[in-house]
Amino acid sequence: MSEPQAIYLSDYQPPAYQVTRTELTFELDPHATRVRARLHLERHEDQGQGEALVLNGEHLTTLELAIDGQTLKDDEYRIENERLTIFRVPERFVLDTEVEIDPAANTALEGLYVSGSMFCTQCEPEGFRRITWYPDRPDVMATFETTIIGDREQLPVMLSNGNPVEWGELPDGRHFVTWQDPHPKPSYLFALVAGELEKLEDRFTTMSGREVTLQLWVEARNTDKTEWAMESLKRAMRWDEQAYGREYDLDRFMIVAVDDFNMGAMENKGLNIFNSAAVLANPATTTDAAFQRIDTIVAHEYFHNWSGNRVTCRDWFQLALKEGFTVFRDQSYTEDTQSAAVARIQNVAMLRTAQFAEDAGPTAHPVRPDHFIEISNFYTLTIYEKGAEVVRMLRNLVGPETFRRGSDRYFERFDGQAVRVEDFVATMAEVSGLDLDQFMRWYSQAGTPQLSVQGEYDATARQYHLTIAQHTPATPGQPDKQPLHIPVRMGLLGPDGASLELVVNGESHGTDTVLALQQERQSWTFEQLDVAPVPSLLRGFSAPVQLDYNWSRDDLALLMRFDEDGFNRWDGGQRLALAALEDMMVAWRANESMKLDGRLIEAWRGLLNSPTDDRAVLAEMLRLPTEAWIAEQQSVVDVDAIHAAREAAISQLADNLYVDFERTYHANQLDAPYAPTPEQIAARSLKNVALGYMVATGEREPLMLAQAQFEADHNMTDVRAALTLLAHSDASELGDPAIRAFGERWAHDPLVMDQWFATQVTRPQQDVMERLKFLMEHQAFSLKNPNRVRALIGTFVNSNRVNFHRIDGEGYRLLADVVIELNQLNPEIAARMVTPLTRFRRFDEQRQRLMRAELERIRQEPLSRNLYEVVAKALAD
Ligand code: B3K
Ligand code: ZN
Repeated sequence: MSEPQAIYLSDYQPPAYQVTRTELTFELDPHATRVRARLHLERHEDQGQGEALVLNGEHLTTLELAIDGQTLKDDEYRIENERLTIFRVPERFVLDTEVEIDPAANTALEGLYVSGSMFCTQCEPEGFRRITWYPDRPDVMATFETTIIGDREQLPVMLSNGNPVEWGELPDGRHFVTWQDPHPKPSYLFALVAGELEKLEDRFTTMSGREVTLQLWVEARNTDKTEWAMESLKRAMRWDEQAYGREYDLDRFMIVAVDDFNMGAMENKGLNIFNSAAVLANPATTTDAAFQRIDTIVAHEYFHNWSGNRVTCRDWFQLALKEGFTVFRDQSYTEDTQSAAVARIQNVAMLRTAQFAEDAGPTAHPVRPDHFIEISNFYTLTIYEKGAEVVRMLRNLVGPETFRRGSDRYFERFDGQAVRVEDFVATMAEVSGLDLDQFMRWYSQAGTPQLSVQGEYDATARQYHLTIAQHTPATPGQPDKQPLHIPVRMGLLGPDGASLELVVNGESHGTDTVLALQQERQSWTFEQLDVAPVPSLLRGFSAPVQLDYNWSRDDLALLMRFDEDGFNRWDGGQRLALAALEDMMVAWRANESMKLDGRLIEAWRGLLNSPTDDRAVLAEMLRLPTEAWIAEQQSVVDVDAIHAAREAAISQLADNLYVDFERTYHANQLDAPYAPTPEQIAARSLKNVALGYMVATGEREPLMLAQAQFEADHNMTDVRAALTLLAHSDASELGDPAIRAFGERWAHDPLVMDQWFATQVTRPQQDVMERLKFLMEHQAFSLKNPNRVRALIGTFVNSNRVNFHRIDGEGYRLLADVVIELNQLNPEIAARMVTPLTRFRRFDEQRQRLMRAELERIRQEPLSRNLYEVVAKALAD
């Protein structure tokens, strides 16, 4: 295999030919599907004559090539390196091709493949070229007409984008249906599904009074899991009309659930295809967290109809243009329909553990990368989550009304076009009159900026001086960084916790303001202050940065209690806990007993005893920083110390606050039938957090409560919480039977078995490794299914840090073995799964050696482009 080559943004060339219309005919057969394509092509105005036509194609057996009805002779074209070059073509012509493909052998799950008894597609980013010869790039947009031919018995339902216009019977027990999609689209939005499917149908009347048919297609065994996604879809459609003025544009909108799927879902025009884990739900099988995730993903894919489909990306370097914006849109939807503070807390917690780690590792890249080897490797937290933060900063800089005028203008002006990040930002600059040139660096500079803040109170002048310095650490290929335009939302608190008025140059800014940090170092002076204030910084997490300020623990307790910003109350608590955990890690390393700072215990006692109107936030505040977030604070990650300190802190909180947790547990029991409403979710979350602490005392009684909750079987949220406590306890006489009963009861439901896998492999005890190996042989497990791999292997390596990083290297070896197998089956998943090994530089020498050795072992294999790119970056000096 030759070394894969990188592609550069700076090499972008517009396509020489446009496809105006694409007509496809599929004759479906698991191992020998025929695809006939008729492409209507036109030379691009700017291109001269004699420009050859170059099309993409992979794993295609070519049967026919003809231009304007004339079959091509051997010397008129060449097929080489996954490209078809036709040397001479007219200005305007029709290209007919016929190929054969093997969907049943397609384990990469890109292009057309078989999942169970269904046919389905995944074309983004470059899967369409596995279906037929095509200029498979997003700036080629055509109308599509798709005819599907298949066995009437086995494939009674055959779907594609748009509207069905013709259907009928064919000889040999086959039938056909023809679909037309009037909206020009890039090939990555093409979709086809065929199988034995049933539907839930509903209607939606758009704001202008158009009737839309909504259909959710699933296999018969899943018809009891469709209602929630349908509710979410309607909620999202209404929200997009209200928040962005965006209306749906076809007569029907379809969602299909598929069991084998690499990502969460895909926004194909009019025919979204979903990983069944991201759409199917009912109270008996699905936790609150999964209900919420489904709501978000349904909304996300629907929102893409405008941010992605109507206005799409010119090239894949612009991926964040649609993904960052659409994640921002789905986050805003969640903030508007659930607890806004909790939504923000959860998104930020994820961003600053996982995305910050990515930004600090060997695969760090800007929100708009400037080169890649395999674009599938760039569906990352940086593109999605940091991309969303950049859009959020824009909205905060220009203000919500101006942002809305900007988005209206963006959608109107670029409708039907394939555009760049510049087009979006320039529209926002235009409507706001702001200069966003420096802001554009957020798209080109990788790495998490670090802000160091200093505050100084001058009692005589009654002034407080705040100085903020910014620094972005070097990332691979970007040694020198320039200052960014960073909005820092802040306020000041008095010693009693009251919000202080912010007076700058004699002018009042209320109690909350945004500082625009643009230089490497900048100062602000706040006037008329009679006491030294406590600063509340980066409220609402106003920028994706790492912020350092030397708060005392009393200051943090004050912020946690009184800050008017809900996010910073939570963050104050997290920072106080981090400080307390730091003491305990020091003690652990010195072999001394670990004692939890009494201030944290008292602060939590205060929380548990003060009336709250937001139980969801309270539940979040009662969670200690995760092991991953603690690790982010350390220069050399000490997995064992982190785990030991955190466990000790949990048990001391539990011992000291037992009665408070017990009261909270009982006070949050619900009588009402299950509903995934924010109120009920908050109560369950608080109740189960409390039960967790009660169990952490090691007493028998709370374990019996957990067992009773498990057996009461009210809903999966409560069952799973109880099962986890039982399975992770040392009381195997309770844990083992519960695991067995759950496994037997749900053996028929793969999505529940995924939860069963995940629960077992997060067990903190050492014996988990044997359990994991045993479960890899379980009949419900398969390396070919991405959900199974994520549930069993992914959960272990990412959520059981202390065992994955075992000093004997067993965890690393196991992951490398899995990655080597996945490299053959599904390169996209292989390249994702290898991530924890690529972060070896963060660990001690011995672990570094072990992890690096596994990466070297992987490198010896004949690697897919995906895995090659990631492993090469990790091992580069
Ligand atoms: N746009 C899809 C991404 C699928 C790419 C898979 N290689 C999912 C989403 O962001 O909505
Ligand atoms: Zn998306």
